[in-house]
Amino acid sequence: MTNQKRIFSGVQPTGNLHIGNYLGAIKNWLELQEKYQCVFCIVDYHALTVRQNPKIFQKKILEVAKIYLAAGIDPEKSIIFVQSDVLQHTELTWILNTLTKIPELNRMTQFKEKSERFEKNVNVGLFDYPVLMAADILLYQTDIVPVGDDQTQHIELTKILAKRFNKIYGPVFKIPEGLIKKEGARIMALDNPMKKMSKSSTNPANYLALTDSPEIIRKKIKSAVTDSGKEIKLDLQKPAVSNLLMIYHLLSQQPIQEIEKKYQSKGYAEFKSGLAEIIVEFLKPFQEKFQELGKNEDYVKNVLSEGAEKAQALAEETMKKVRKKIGLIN
Ligand code: ATP
Ligand code: LTN
Repeated sequence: MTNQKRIFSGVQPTGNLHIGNYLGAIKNWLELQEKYQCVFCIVDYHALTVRQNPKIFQKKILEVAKIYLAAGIDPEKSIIFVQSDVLQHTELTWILNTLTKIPELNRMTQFKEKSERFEKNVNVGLFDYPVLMAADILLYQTDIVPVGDDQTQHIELTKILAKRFNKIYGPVFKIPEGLIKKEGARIMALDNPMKKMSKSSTNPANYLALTDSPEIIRKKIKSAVTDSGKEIKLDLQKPAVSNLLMIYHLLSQQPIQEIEKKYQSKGYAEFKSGLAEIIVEFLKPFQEKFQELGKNEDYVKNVLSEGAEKAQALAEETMKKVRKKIGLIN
């Protein structure tokens, strides 16, 4: 177990988890948990950088836990826990804050984008978001961070901070690497193929939620934006159709060319209805498990509390070294 590579990743309990979150992140976790020591977090402190409704926040946190479990993350193999249950995350964030330069955070595209989107609440937490993420990763001596491609910049900063700490205080942190798959790392929005599918979008037609009913899936796919022309093929000039084709390919496991061939002389309508059925079929077993877990919330809470205990032990091991190197009284 000890020389096994460690994997860490997380999802924010905001909005409705969508097929982009699944294909860009969670799907890859399933393969990784078979081989490596995996730690999967529900990053509730990150979610607080955008205003959350306290009355439903806890429900959202448990929902992500149920999604992890229903998707096949196995608590016998992987650690599943909630970020705020392990206080070392905020402790390390503070220490890393003292090593982070303001221009390094000013450069972050997610900060710029979210500052525009939530202009009335450009809070210090939103600015500091990448440092908390670096703390998440570094606490667990992580080797690999499987994420969608929007997280590349944050992972680069994590590496910089780890190296900077190690250089100033002596070696403590492992330098992690991001794992961003070629396919599925950026699923685009159904209503705008130039923007990534996003669960915090105000338009539900932007995303396919993992919990959408078959009727809703069919409706959303039917109204998804398409490109001019009528050919079904993977083509940079056809971002909307290429995105739909990629979803079809990744969920059905059929090669792209085969799908292109299947719909060669058919129009968008037929392709879309085929795609809707692929999605509905794919989501069926997932949604059944998700419903089942809804009836067994005690089990879910128990998974999280056992996960927190294991995560805490790992995090504390790192923090002991950090405190000592810095010269804090342990
Ligand atoms: P928000 O829009 O609220 O910022 P999000 O949809 O980006 O949320 P996160 O919780 O920030 O979701 O991301 C969880 C994981 O899903 C991350 O690894 C992220 O890179 C990945 N991810 C998010 N959106 C997509 C997408 N459209 N395509 C592929 N992967 C994605
Ligand atoms: N910022 C990430 C969520 C996240 C994360 C992490 C991902 C927070 N901490 C650590 C990987 C590793 C996002 O997907 N928006």
